[in-house]
Amino acid sequence: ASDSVSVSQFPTLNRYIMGKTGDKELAILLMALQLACKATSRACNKAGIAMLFGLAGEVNSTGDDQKKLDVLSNEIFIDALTNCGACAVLVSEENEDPIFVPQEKAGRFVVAFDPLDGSSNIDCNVSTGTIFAVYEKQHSGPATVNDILRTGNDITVAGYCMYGAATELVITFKGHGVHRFTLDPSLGEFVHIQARVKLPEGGGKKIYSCNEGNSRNWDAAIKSIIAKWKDSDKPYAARYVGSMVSDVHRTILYGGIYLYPADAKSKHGKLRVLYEGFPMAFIMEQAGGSASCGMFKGKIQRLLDIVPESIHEKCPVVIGCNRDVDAVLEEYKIQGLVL
Ligand code: P6P
Repeated sequence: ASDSVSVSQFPTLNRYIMGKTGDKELAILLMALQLACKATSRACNKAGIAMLFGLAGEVNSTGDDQKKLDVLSNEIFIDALTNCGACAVLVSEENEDPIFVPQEKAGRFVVAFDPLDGSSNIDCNVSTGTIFAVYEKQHSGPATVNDILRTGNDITVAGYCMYGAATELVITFKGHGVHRFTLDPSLGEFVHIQARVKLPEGGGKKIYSCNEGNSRNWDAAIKSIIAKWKDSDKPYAARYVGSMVSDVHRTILYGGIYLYPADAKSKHGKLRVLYEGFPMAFIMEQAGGSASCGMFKGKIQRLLDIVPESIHEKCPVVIGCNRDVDAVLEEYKIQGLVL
């Protein structure tokens, strides 16, 4: 089906998936993900009021205490995904161990997710997001952790939902490009607003996004390239929300680069491979950008080529337009850090 749709066709995500893939089980999985995103968006919007007035808000019938939003959103995603019939095993940032779906409710997909990434920003009403990556089991037997400890190149679908001024779902299906869907609260549907999103030609705005509070621990190449961007004739702008979804979303739409490099204190950086690095790298590459770890374990490493050995493993993240990621990798050579 063509990417262009008219509003009268209610260009929902379900319509898009069936039109593009015809895969009913995948459509069911993404309906479960959409439901969880909508419920999380609602909880974020109501949190202040609920806490302020002590309203029941998200309190359930047994009167459980008001849950912290990241705990609540995690329960929402686990419930939606384990009961949709399309998933076999889940990995959540909030759960130490994988969650295996009972055989009678299991399906062929495997999902890694961070239910509310950047949740520390919630209390000051700064945007946050959900990040997820979906793989397909390669066998018909019961799922094991090896169904998710795989290279990022195996990802089938990756996406994030940004809880900002609008609630926006960005989804990438392998081979079908990056697509934007905005929640229409009056319909309760995510409506297709942009097809095949690409980073701006030439790299777009000169923006770098990183936590410069870590700069004294960075390696020589990262220190040097950031200094060069600051000292150039037309200096780069610094933009850092501290919510990966917000910083990556801006990078895809406006251009520039997002970095969370390794440093002397954190040799593998801070971000997690399965539900931060991989999904964002997959999306960035499908949007025509690059996704590297920079120098990682002694070599320059393309992020999606990593094969994680544990489900909460970390990796450095250097993702964005080719112009800026290439400049970082070139700086490693200039600094003599690449053999
Ligand atoms: P720092 C949020 O905790 C997060 O995982 C990402 O969303 C964000 O980009 C990063 O960590 C912020 O980390 O160390 O700058 O506060």
